Amino acid sequence: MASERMYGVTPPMKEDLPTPPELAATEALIDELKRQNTFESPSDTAKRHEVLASIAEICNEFVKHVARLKEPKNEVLIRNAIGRVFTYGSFRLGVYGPGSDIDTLVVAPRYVTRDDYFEHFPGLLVDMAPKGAITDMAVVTDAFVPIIKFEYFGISIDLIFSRIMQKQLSNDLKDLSDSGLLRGLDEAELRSLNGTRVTDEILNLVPEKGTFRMALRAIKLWAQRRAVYANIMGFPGGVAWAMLVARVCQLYPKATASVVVNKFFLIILKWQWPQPVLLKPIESGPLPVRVWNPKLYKGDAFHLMPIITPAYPSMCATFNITKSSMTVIQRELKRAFEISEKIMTGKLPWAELFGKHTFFTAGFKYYISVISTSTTKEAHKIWSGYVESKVRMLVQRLETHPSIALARAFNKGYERKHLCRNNEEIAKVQEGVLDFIVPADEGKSNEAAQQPQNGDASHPQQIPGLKAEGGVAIKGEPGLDDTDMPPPQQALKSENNGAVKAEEGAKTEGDVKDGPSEVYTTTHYIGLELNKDAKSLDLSYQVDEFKSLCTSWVKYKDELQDIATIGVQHCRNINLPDDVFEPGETKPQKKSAAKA
Ligand code: 3AT
Ligand code: MN
Ligand code: MN
Repeated sequence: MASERMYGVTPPMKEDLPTPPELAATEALIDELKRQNTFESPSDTAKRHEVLASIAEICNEFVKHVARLKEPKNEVLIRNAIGRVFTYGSFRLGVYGPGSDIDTLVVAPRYVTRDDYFEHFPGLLVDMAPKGAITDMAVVTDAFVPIIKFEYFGISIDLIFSRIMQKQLSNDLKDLSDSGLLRGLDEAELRSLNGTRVTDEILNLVPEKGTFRMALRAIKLWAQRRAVYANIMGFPGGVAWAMLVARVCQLYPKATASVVVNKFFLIILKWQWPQPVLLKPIESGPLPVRVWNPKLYKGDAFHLMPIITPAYPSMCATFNITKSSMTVIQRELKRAFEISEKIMTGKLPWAELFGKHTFFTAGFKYYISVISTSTTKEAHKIWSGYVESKVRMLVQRLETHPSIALARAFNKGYERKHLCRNNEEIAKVQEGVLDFIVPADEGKSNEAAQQPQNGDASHPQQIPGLKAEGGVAIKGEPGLDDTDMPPPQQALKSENNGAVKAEEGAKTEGDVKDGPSEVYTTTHYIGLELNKDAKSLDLSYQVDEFKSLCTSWVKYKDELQDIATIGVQHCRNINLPDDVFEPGETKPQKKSAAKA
């Protein structure tokens, strides 16, 4: 039951108990969330717990194994050597769905290093788990948070690691809330422990966990459907949305989930940014580490919508948010608030709130596409990941352009595989100009060209490279129609800056001997809203800077530059590839002859 404890940094706004209509609205919300498949079956959840129990066992064996190697004579140490397993992310919060992973943290005593973890854990995992249970293992030692990723009986596991400076761990170590546990850790370990510490704190800081979870499920689904859920693209991620919901729960400690959702949109819409969202006062602590403080650190004062993690050392979970993403979030909150008001008065069903975004169908007239390409699958994983993490840097540059009112990155990239018959086709894929399909005639693709996964044979009218002759990529609206654009053949011939290595495509002439070769691409789309008075748009400066940013990556220079490229193109809504549209969606059509 709700205690008299005050949650949060201010007193509650309202402490009324829910009314019968509010409770009915919560029932309807739960029904809709079920319909939308956000809950998993009890048997699947049981499977998760079995997998976790197995990982815990393997974790103990791992620590024992390292103890034997490092202190072979210390029998007591070996006998008592154990590791501990904690979770974070959606599983820990209790808002996971059928496709969720389990974000898991391995904690070991001080003599076990991260190197030990990467050296011994993967092998033990495969040996100790049932035969064939572990698949798709990827060991990423050099990430911001070093990680072992794998599937265990088809459940994705993100396994991270940290030591704590104790000689033996105890089974009594119930949680990681003691900030003293952070002593002596390096930054990667600190970040690893932090996932669990933050999640646990969030749960501790909400008055009713069940209400919080249900409301968060609704907010997550809404944010995903509206394409405003993506930390990497400058939108709040899972943790940030969770903290916002938690704050609203604090303000309405006795409210039912439907009310929390409704108030969520209102409170967050009206929030006086850049005032931070805090779940508790920011703590100081025992370590010489940075804690979010806009008075002390200039960088922190630039955060537009600061949402601060509650566990020491507090950080801003939303430092990625840009002017444009903030505008988009505000618009979405407004739409959602209006809809939720109608839902609460019975005028609309919850399904309305979860209606899909219109990013491609009615979002923008102009799009920028960022295309990372690689000729091997392995390289593409690394390269596309890196480029993805930089896309918001391009967004930030675009935002500062005087003709651009708003630049919005779509929350996920599109992965495609192309079969190219020759180097010319490879170069075209790299440029993103035509997906190598050379139109036989207007609006028809070359039948001979193969295009196995990208079902898009109908966009032969890509606009030429941003630095195409004349330097003007998009001419001002209104009044601009396609006749202003060079025809596609010309587009191909025009000097193209789309791919860094486009010209070098010829260098590898002759490499493609035995049939078609595969080229992997990931394309990120950025929608552009232009200022009313925008006449022309030359983005070559921003684009070149962005490309340099990507290609100056050490790993690119060392390992990838012969097999990977980065291209930036732009395209009209009517020329978007077909595969960004789902069945039932209509691709924007050219406003035909009527206008000309
Ligand atoms: P799902 O149910 O898994 O979709 P989730 O909230 O668990 O939702 P993730 O598994 O992607 O989402 O992330 C769990 C946590 O892992 C959230 C954050 O603390 C951390 N995390 C994820 N991606 C990154 C990243 N790129 N950088 C730093 N931390 C990350
Ligand atoms: Mn997760
Ligand atoms: Mn994860």
